[in-house]
Amino acid sequence: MVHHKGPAPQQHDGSGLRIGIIHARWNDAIIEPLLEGTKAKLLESGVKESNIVVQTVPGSWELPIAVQRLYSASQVQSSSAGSGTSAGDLLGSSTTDLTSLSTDNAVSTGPFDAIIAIGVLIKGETMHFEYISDSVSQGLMRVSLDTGIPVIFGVLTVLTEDQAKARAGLIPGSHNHGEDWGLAAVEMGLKRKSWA
Ligand code: DLZ
Repeated sequence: MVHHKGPAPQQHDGSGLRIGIIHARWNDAIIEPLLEGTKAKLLESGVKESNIVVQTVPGSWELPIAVQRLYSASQVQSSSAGSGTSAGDLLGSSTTDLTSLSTDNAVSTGPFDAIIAIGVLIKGETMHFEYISDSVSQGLMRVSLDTGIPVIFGVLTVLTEDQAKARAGLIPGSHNHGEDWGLAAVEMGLKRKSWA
Protein backbone atom coordinates (compact mmCIF):
# COMPACT_ATOMS: atom_id res chain seq x y z
CA MET A 1 0.00 0.00 0.00
CA VAL A 2 1.28 3.45 -0.93
CA HIS A 3 1.20 5.97 1.94
CA HIS A 4 0.88 9.70 1.31
CA LYS A 5 2.16 12.57 3.42
CA GLY A 6 -0.86 14.68 2.48
CA PRO A 7 -4.44 13.43 2.07
CA ALA A 8 -4.69 10.13 0.20
CA PRO A 9 -5.89 11.25 -3.24
CA GLN A 10 -9.49 10.70 -4.27
CA GLN A 11 -11.19 11.56 -7.53
CA HIS A 12 -14.25 13.79 -7.49
CA ASP A 13 -16.34 15.31 -10.27
CA GLY A 14 -16.26 19.08 -9.87
CA SER A 15 -18.10 19.89 -13.09
CA GLY A 16 -21.15 21.25 -11.22
CA LEU A 17 -19.22 23.43 -8.77
CA ARG A 18 -18.42 27.14 -8.47
CA ILE A 19 -15.22 27.86 -6.61
CA GLY A 20 -13.88 31.20 -5.38
CA ILE A 21 -10.19 31.83 -4.85
CA ILE A 22 -8.93 34.84 -2.91
CA HIS A 23 -5.20 35.32 -2.66
CA ALA A 24 -2.92 37.81 -0.97
CA ARG A 25 -0.31 39.68 -3.02
CA TRP A 26 2.47 39.54 -0.42
CA ASN A 27 5.24 37.10 -1.41
CA ASP A 28 3.92 36.87 -4.96
CA ALA A 29 6.76 34.65 -6.21
CA ILE A 30 5.40 31.92 -3.91
CA ILE A 31 1.74 32.79 -4.37
CA GLU A 32 1.93 32.42 -8.15
CA PRO A 33 2.87 28.69 -8.26
CA LEU A 34 0.44 27.95 -5.41
CA LEU A 35 -2.35 29.60 -7.39
CA GLU A 36 -1.36 27.69 -10.52
CA GLY A 37 -1.31 24.37 -8.63
CA THR A 38 -4.72 25.12 -7.12
CA LYS A 39 -6.29 26.02 -10.46
CA ALA A 40 -4.68 23.05 -12.23
CA LYS A 41 -6.35 20.58 -9.84
CA LEU A 42 -9.71 22.39 -10.03
CA LEU A 43 -9.65 22.17 -13.83
CA GLU A 44 -8.41 18.56 -13.75
CA SER A 45 -11.38 17.72 -11.49
CA GLY A 46 -13.76 19.13 -14.08
CA VAL A 47 -14.50 22.58 -12.61
CA LYS A 48 -15.21 24.90 -15.54
CA GLU A 49 -12.84 27.83 -15.98
CA SER A 50 -15.87 30.16 -16.03
CA ASN A 51 -16.84 28.83 -12.59
CA ILE A 52 -13.50 29.71 -11.01
CA VAL A 53 -13.50 33.26 -9.67
CA VAL A 54 -10.19 34.77 -8.58
CA GLN A 55 -9.91 37.92 -6.47
CA THR A 56 -6.89 39.46 -4.76
CA VAL A 57 -6.28 41.33 -1.50
CA PRO A 58 -3.13 43.14 -0.34
CA GLY A 59 -2.05 40.73 2.43
CA SER A 60 -3.15 37.65 4.35
CA TRP A 61 -4.67 39.80 7.09
CA GLU A 62 -7.38 40.83 4.60
CA LEU A 63 -8.32 37.24 3.63
CA PRO A 64 -11.11 36.60 6.19
CA ILE A 65 -13.13 39.72 5.38
CA ALA A 66 -12.68 39.14 1.66
CA VAL A 67 -13.88 35.53 1.89
CA GLN A 68 -16.86 36.60 3.97
CA ARG A 69 -17.82 39.42 1.57
CA LEU A 70 -17.33 37.37 -1.57
CA TYR A 71 -19.51 34.62 -0.17
CA SER A 72 -22.33 36.89 1.00
CA ALA A 73 -22.21 38.84 -2.23
CA SER A 74 -22.68 35.65 -4.22
CA GLN A 75 -25.63 34.71 -1.99
CA VAL A 76 -27.26 38.13 -2.48
CA GLN A 77 -26.61 37.91 -6.17
CA SER A 78 -28.19 34.48 -6.54
CA SER A 79 -31.33 35.56 -4.66
CA SER A 80 -31.71 38.71 -6.77
CA ALA A 81 -30.57 37.34 -10.11
CA GLY A 82 -30.86 39.88 -12.86
CA SER A 83 -30.48 42.88 -10.58
CA GLY A 84 -27.19 43.68 -12.22
CA THR A 85 -25.21 43.57 -8.98
CA SER A 86 -22.19 41.32 -9.08
CA ALA A 87 -20.31 39.70 -6.20
CA GLY A 88 -17.25 41.54 -7.44
CA ASP A 89 -19.06 44.87 -7.01
CA LEU A 90 -20.06 44.01 -3.45
CA LEU A 91 -16.56 42.88 -2.55
CA GLY A 92 -15.39 46.24 -3.74
CA SER A 93 -12.90 44.78 -6.18
CA SER A 94 -11.85 46.72 -9.20
CA THR A 95 -9.42 46.25 -12.00
CA THR A 96 -7.02 48.64 -10.30
CA ASP A 97 -6.08 46.24 -7.49
CA LEU A 98 -5.32 43.35 -9.73
CA THR A 99 -1.86 42.09 -10.51
CA SER A 100 -0.66 40.40 -13.65
CA LEU A 101 -0.02 37.13 -11.84
CA SER A 102 -3.69 36.60 -11.27
CA THR A 103 -6.39 35.90 -13.78
CA ASP A 104 -8.93 37.94 -11.79
CA ASN A 105 -12.10 37.50 -13.67
CA ALA A 106 -15.66 38.66 -13.74
CA VAL A 107 -17.93 37.04 -11.20
CA SER A 108 -20.56 34.94 -12.90
CA THR A 109 -23.85 34.04 -11.28
CA GLY A 110 -24.63 31.69 -8.41
CA PRO A 111 -23.35 31.05 -4.91
CA PHE A 112 -19.97 29.47 -4.29
CA ASP A 113 -19.64 25.85 -3.18
CA ALA A 114 -16.23 26.48 -1.60
CA ILE A 115 -13.76 29.35 -1.31
CA ILE A 116 -10.00 28.92 -1.17
CA ALA A 117 -7.97 31.52 0.76
CA ILE A 118 -4.31 31.66 -0.27
CA GLY A 119 -1.58 33.57 1.51
CA VAL A 120 2.08 33.20 2.42
CA LEU A 121 3.24 34.43 5.82
CA ILE A 122 6.98 34.38 6.38
CA LYS A 123 8.31 35.08 9.85
CA GLY A 124 10.21 38.34 10.17
CA GLU A 125 12.01 39.99 13.04
CA THR A 126 8.93 41.36 14.77
CA MET A 127 5.75 39.87 16.23
CA HIS A 128 3.76 40.67 13.06
CA PHE A 129 3.90 37.06 11.91
CA GLU A 130 2.43 35.64 15.11
CA TYR A 131 -0.44 38.13 15.26
CA ILE A 132 -1.34 37.81 11.59
CA SER A 133 -1.04 33.99 11.46
CA ASP A 134 -3.22 33.52 14.52
CA SER A 135 -5.87 36.05 13.49
CA VAL A 136 -6.09 34.85 9.91
CA SER A 137 -6.43 31.18 10.90
CA GLN A 138 -9.13 31.97 13.43
CA GLY A 139 -10.86 34.42 11.09
CA LEU A 140 -11.05 31.94 8.24
CA MET A 141 -12.37 29.19 10.50
CA ARG A 142 -14.97 31.60 11.90
CA VAL A 143 -16.17 32.61 8.44
CA SER A 144 -16.41 28.96 7.46
CA LEU A 145 -18.47 27.95 10.50
CA ASP A 146 -20.60 31.12 10.50
CA THR A 147 -21.54 30.85 6.82
CA GLY A 148 -21.48 27.07 6.42
CA ILE A 149 -19.29 27.34 3.34
CA PRO A 150 -16.10 25.27 3.20
CA VAL A 151 -13.19 27.70 3.40
CA ILE A 152 -10.01 25.97 2.32
CA PHE A 153 -6.99 27.03 4.37
CA GLY A 154 -4.36 27.84 1.78
CA VAL A 155 -2.19 29.92 4.06
CA LEU A 156 1.46 28.94 4.49
CA THR A 157 2.92 30.03 7.83
CA VAL A 158 6.64 29.41 7.54
CA LEU A 159 9.88 30.50 9.15
CA THR A 160 11.92 30.99 5.98
CA GLU A 161 11.45 31.66 2.28
CA ASP A 162 13.02 28.26 1.52
CA GLN A 163 10.32 26.54 3.58
CA ALA A 164 7.72 28.42 1.54
CA LYS A 165 9.39 27.42 -1.74
CA ALA A 166 9.43 23.78 -0.63
CA ARG A 167 5.65 23.94 -0.17
CA ALA A 168 5.04 25.62 -3.51
CA GLY A 169 6.86 22.99 -5.57
CA LEU A 170 9.70 25.42 -6.30
CA ILE A 171 12.43 23.14 -4.95
CA PRO A 172 13.16 20.02 -7.05
CA GLY A 173 11.22 17.04 -5.72
CA SER A 174 8.97 19.20 -3.53
CA HIS A 175 5.19 19.13 -3.56
CA ASN A 176 2.96 22.06 -4.51
CA HIS A 177 0.41 22.38 -1.69
CA GLY A 178 -1.87 24.39 -3.96
CA GLU A 179 -2.78 21.09 -5.62
CA ASP A 180 -4.09 19.76 -2.30
CA TRP A 181 -6.14 22.93 -1.80
CA GLY A 182 -7.79 22.58 -5.22
CA LEU A 183 -8.70 18.96 -4.52
CA ALA A 184 -9.94 19.80 -1.01
CA ALA A 185 -12.22 22.52 -2.43
CA VAL A 186 -13.82 20.09 -4.90
CA GLU A 187 -14.33 17.36 -2.30
CA MET A 188 -15.70 19.75 0.31
CA GLY A 189 -17.87 21.62 -2.22
CA LEU A 190 -19.50 18.33 -3.19
CA LYS A 191 -19.89 17.25 0.42
CA ARG A 192 -21.50 20.55 1.31
CA LYS A 193 -24.07 20.06 -1.46
CA SER A 194 -24.84 16.56 -0.18
CA TRP A 195 -25.23 17.84 3.40
CA ALA A 196 -27.51 20.75 2.39
C1 DLZ B 1 2.53 43.55 7.18
C2 DLZ B 1 2.75 42.19 6.64
C3 DLZ B 1 3.90 41.47 6.99
C4 DLZ B 1 4.95 42.00 7.88
N1 DLZ B 1 4.14 40.25 6.46
C5 DLZ B 1 3.22 39.69 5.63
C6 DLZ B 1 3.44 38.39 5.09
O1 DLZ B 1 4.47 37.73 5.29
N2 DLZ B 1 2.45 37.87 4.31
C7 DLZ B 1 1.27 38.53 4.04
O2 DLZ B 1 0.40 37.98 3.35
N3 DLZ B 1 1.07 39.78 4.52
C8 DLZ B 1 2.00 40.37 5.29
N4 DLZ B 1 1.80 41.64 5.79
C9 DLZ B 1 0.62 42.43 5.32
C10 DLZ B 1 -0.65 42.21 6.13
O3 DLZ B 1 -1.21 40.93 5.86
C11 DLZ B 1 -1.71 43.29 5.77
O4 DLZ B 1 -1.93 43.29 4.39
C12 DLZ B 1 -1.30 44.69 6.19
O5 DLZ B 1 -0.94 44.71 7.55
C13 DLZ B 1 -2.46 45.70 5.95
O6 DLZ B 1 -3.59 45.36 6.73
